[in-house]
Amino acid sequence: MMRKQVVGNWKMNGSAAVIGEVLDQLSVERFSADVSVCVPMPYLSAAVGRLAASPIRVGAQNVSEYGDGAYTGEVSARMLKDVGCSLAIVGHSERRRYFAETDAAVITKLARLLEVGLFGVFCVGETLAERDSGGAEARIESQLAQLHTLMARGAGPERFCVAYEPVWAIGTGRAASNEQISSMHEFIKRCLGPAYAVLYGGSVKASNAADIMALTAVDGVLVGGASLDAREFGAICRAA
Ligand code: G2H
Repeated sequence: MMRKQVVGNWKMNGSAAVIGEVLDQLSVERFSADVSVCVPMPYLSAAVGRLAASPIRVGAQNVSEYGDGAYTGEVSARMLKDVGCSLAIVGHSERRRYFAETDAAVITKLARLLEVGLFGVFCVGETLAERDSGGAEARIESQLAQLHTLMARGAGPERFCVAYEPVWAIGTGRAASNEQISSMHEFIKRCLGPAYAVLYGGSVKASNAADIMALTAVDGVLVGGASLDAREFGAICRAA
């Protein structure tokens, strides 16, 4: 059976002091899940150093769709690899919503990660309006569509996973129901093939993580707010 994956997404939170505290506490534990933490860009190197003796991997929350060059303010996939990152999240709904990232830009970002050998966490999710109108699966299918081009070029399940994050469940405290999660994860696996890992994200916390990860079609979780607290995040990692 595939090991569960637990990915922390700190979003634009934390400080050098918080990184030290949280990562030092996590680094002494050994989890049965594959655990990663995606910290803000300025703290990547420090996180890699703090976790040098730990199997916990460090990731970024975004990557440029461009290669190195005159793109002020951007961070390339090569740079992420250079500072010791193992993975990056692409297409998070907050990037799509606040920074107008399109499906085409997100797939290009994933391709950049794969080019340098970084693992991609490819986020998809529908809005409440899309779900209420019966269009949730169609929206997810359209977000997944261009993955097939990368898959045809050899991007197998060891290169990326999908994170299903219904927009209405993000940071709201209201996770999707187990039935909603199972049904959409099964749909994603039918679209891509059963070998691709599908993580759930959206108000995952210590109190619901075990139930969510017990679902057959759930290969792990992407955790936002609850990943900033070492005790809470540690409990989620142990629930896998
Ligand atoms: C969804 C999730 C992590 P939270 O964005 O990506 O955040 O757990 O705070 O809902």
